Amino acid sequence: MSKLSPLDLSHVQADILEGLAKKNQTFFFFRIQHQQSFRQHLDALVPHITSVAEAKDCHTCIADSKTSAKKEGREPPMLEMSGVNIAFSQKGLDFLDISEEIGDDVFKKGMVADAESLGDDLAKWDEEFKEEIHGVILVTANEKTVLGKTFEKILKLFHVGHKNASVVEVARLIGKTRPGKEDGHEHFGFNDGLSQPAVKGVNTLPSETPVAQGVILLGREGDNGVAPAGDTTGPGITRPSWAIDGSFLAFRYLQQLVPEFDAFLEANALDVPKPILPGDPSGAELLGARLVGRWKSGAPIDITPLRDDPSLAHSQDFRFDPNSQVRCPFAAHVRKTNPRADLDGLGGTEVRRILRRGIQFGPEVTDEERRHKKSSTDKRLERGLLFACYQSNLANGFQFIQKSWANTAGFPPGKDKLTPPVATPGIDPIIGVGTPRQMVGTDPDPKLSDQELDFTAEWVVSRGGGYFFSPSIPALKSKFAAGPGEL
Ligand code: N7H
Repeated sequence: MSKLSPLDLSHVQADILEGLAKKNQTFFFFRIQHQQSFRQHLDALVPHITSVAEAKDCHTCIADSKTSAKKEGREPPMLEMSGVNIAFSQKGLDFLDISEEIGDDVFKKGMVADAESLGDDLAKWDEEFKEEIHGVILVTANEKTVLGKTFEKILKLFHVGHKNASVVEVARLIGKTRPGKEDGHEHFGFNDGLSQPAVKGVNTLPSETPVAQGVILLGREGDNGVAPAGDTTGPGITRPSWAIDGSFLAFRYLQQLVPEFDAFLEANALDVPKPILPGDPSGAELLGARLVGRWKSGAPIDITPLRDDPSLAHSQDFRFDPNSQVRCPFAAHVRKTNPRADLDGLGGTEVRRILRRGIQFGPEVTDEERRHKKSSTDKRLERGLLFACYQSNLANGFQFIQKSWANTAGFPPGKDKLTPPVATPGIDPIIGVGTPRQMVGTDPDPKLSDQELDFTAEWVVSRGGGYFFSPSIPALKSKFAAGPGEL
């Protein structure tokens, strides 16, 4: 393998490092029919693939247009923006006879094989996701009509619907952000997509030490292989040259049972510390924030534990006190999935960081569902999160976060040595799976730090998913579209 040249952002697919501009998104899961015609059609697709460099320009363009509209006291114009990315499963690589060892066992086995160990009940998965899937095309746009146009163009490139189609559709999922002031908030109502790692040489973020490029991109510095807990160096790993600057995509189709979640918060509402002042949260709002680790606005409870402060929505200036869960429970979702100071001296969190690129799906809760405190059985009313995240190593990133952190009641470790001891923090209340379904420390009162809260209902249901590899744009052209032979 020749010496690696510096990272070129026009070579990397956009969703990995920048995020495609999205208010609407289609995930098109496909199976390849004919290798040769697929390669030809892919060759025609490559010029339409959005790179990180293009997505950055697009974001600058949106920001500039908003600024000048504001200066001139008018509404910003609607700019037509869309983006396209593609990723392949191991079965897709096999079908294309791309057989060099990519070096990720989790990817190679696929998510169906991993489902049980992630805590999923395969009986709840939609049948399509148990079928053979070779890849996924991600199409995004700021406008539904623009999405439709771009998506049609892509289908045409693969001759979908015609005798000579090179792919068949296995599943199609449509994501859209929520309306009005809920834009940017997931269906439980919380501001989402706030805490993302900065990547060395790509971007900087206040209060964030950037992670090595190789935490997200294969073959770059820091892509060291599977790291056992507490070891950030790992045994080292060799990637084929076509895998360099690609990234693994973990996709999860997660249904959210919103009325059930809200009813649980109401039924277990906390006592808000007295005296109660105007602007204080309700007991249900306080409990919601304690489960997530942020208020609905996004403000971290580690900074503002007892009341929301929307001006802190984007703050990353918190690390948690490893000796206390008074400000934020050890098992709160954002603490479980990025435990910060809890892992100081235990290997840190760098190799576990992921870049999340999810989008919501489904309509708002109806009055009837709210009244009955129960999600409708009408499939058209299903809602949730199309969770997507990128990392260079699935066993270090998504899989580790889900299995070893969210689903592991004893994580973060060592809390049983505290005074008073916290025997087991419990599972992540949002995505954790395990028995008993409970956590401790939801009440901010330190005397109650080991009091258990049982989750009586299920509010996130995994309905499918997959592991994919998102290659660099040069690799798409010279390896995936052109045919066998090392780059
Ligand atoms: Fe989570 N939620 O609304 O409660 N997530 N998440 N997530 N999540 C985060 O910082 C949510 C899921 C991570 O660095 C926020 O963006 C919901 C999976 C990580 O502070 C909120 C679902 C996995 C972070 C939610 C869901 C993760 C994070 C705070 C499913 C990986 C960053 C806002 C329906 C296995 C943590 C923000 C940090 C944050 C919610 C899924 C991981 C509000 C509803 C499957 C790493």
